[in-house]
Amino acid sequence: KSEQFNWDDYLKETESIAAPLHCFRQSRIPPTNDFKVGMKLEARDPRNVTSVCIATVIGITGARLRLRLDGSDNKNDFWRLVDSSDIQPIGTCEKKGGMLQPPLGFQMNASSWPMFLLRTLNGAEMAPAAFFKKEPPKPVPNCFKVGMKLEAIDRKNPYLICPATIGDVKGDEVFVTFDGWRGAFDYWCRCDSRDIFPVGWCSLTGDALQPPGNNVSITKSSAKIQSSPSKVTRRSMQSPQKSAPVPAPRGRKPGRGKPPGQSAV
Ligand code: MLY
Repeated sequence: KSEQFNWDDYLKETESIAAPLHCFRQSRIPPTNDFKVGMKLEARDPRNVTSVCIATVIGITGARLRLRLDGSDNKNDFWRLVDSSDIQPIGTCEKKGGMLQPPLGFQMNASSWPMFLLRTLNGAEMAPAAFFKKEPPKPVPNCFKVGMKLEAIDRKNPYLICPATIGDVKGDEVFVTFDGWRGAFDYWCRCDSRDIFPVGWCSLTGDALQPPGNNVSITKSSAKIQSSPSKVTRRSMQSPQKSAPVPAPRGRKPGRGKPPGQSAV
């Protein structure tokens, strides 16, 4: 197995600093994840956010749940923190006078929804209310600075949390850039997004932190000193602003490969 990614070393190598904890809408001490696979709960439908649906816990990863909406297919799983405001105990919707809705893409005839709902809840193991944690307050104001490091969800592969760098800051938004991935996965999000975490989050929660990608973006200055810039695909050690010296790759093949242990998507 290749050498493990280590934030302390990486921050030194990239001469960068970690974004401070108070910048994030995350608890200083990550919430404990008491959920078990198979438990049911209510969740906002990510594809139709006005609907509250029944979801089943399909997997557990750190402080997150892998969720699947009952009556939906297995191609639209989503991940939520145990302190997300998108999830709540079964019964909450009704208590508030709302109605549980079929998920977008409900696989059966719409008329069969009431019976489907009864059946799916009958004998179900409902996640206890105590497992749901209060969402942390919004940080105000946006205190991220360009170049700060963080851990961020890859929105194209949301089960992955990766080392990232703040590439830009505008008002309440930040531009999240993924180290070593040449911009392909970068995105803008609000500074209070639940998809970004302080350095060390994964090691505290037990979620898996991906290593940075292998791809260095070729800047004009570095291209000059490379005889064959197109073949240079070392691991990125650069923050967007400055060119830090690039150490030799650590036991991983250079090239457009995926980091090991990662499923192809
Ligand atoms: N199958 C994809 C996975 C890329 C993941 C990138 N993240 C970690 C920023 C690929 O190899 O393109």
